[in-house]
Amino acid sequence: DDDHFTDPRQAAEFVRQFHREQPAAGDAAARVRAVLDEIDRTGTYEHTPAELAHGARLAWRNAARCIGRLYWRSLVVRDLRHLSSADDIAAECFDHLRTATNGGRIRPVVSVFAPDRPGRPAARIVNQQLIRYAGHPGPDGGWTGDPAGAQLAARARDLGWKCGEEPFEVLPLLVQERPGERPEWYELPEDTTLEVRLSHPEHPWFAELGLRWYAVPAISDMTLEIGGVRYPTAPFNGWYMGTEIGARNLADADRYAMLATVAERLGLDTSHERTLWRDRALVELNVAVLHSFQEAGVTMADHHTESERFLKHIAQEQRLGRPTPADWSWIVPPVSGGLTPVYHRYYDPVDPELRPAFVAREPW
Ligand code: HEM
Ligand code: NRG
Repeated sequence: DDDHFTDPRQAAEFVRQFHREQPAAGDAAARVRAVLDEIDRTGTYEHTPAELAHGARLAWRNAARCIGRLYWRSLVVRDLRHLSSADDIAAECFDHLRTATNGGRIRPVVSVFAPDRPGRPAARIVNQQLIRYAGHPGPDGGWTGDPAGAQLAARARDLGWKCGEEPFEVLPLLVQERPGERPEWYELPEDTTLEVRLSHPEHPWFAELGLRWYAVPAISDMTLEIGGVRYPTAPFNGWYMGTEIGARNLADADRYAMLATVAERLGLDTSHERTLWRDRALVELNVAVLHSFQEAGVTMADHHTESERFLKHIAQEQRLGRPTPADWSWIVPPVSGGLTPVYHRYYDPVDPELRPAFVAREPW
């Protein structure tokens, strides 16, 4: 398994599910036989383009932590399995971002590069997301930039990347072709990285804070697992829900930690917790995020709308006789939880063995 041999039972189970859900694909039994024979001969097998596309969409449909699953059928799957060099992966990641960004009308996209094969692990993207900001600790316990991007920034600097002093500095892409090998690094071309400057609909001073965020959340550190085949290099994106930025990235004490600054500019009394100055600042920060993306013409969901869509997804799946496993603690948004309908119910249980899936990447 660590040698990347494919488990024939997982392969057969996936091929049967594929044919169940895609009846036009023809005879399942014949395809199962061919797959098992290929595994016997080579230790693994190659998905057809249709199997790959459906498998990737199933991995999204199965993502128990994801509130955005209503549109799972529309995922754009880029079949790049013939590519395994760092240069090719970087170039296609940049094209992924251009396609996904689509001038602000964000499209959900996954790019699937060469899988692990027996005796030949695939290349890996070192970054957690294709776009993220660098961070560095300052002298007196302070930070410049995003503490979540500190490790990668340090690693990139060791490789020769010149890091500036700005709080929103986009990290380079690091691609490692083999375990233990020195990663190659690539600066993201300007036209891959749409960003939105944050302003507030009622408070002109908000823009002076100089806050911004990027348009496309593209996770690049999860392995896409389909029918026993592992694709460790399969970056995917949808669009942002505002709270991810407004209630976490810019608010968390171990991220940009902006609440005290915003509260002060709002003139709130921060001397006691019970004035709820944190809560009031948090709401205005989230208003600014949603307002700014809207003004910039960049797709973003608010947590009320995305919650409703998710319940619609569950109902739709139920009509098709399928459960929707979901993790309450990830689905409920980090602000105003009880105001959203996703708060007030339980969900089908999560099975960590469910496949296809995006799984946390194992160290290599
Ligand atoms: C997690 C929203 C598209 C797969 C999440 C989270 C949110 C979210 C809010 C929780 C993130 C967090 O708390 O850090 C959305 C929205 C989408 C979308 C609004 C718009 C279309 C996608 C797509 C995929 C996907 C296209 C895969 C093809 C996942 C996975 C997780 C997740 C695997 C869990 C990540 C982890 O374990 O760290 N999503 N998502 N999502 N989403 Fe989605
Ligand atoms: N919270 C993270 C992103 C996690 C995934 N969120 C999505 N995924 N919306 C952040 O950067 O804030 N997606 O594929 O759309």
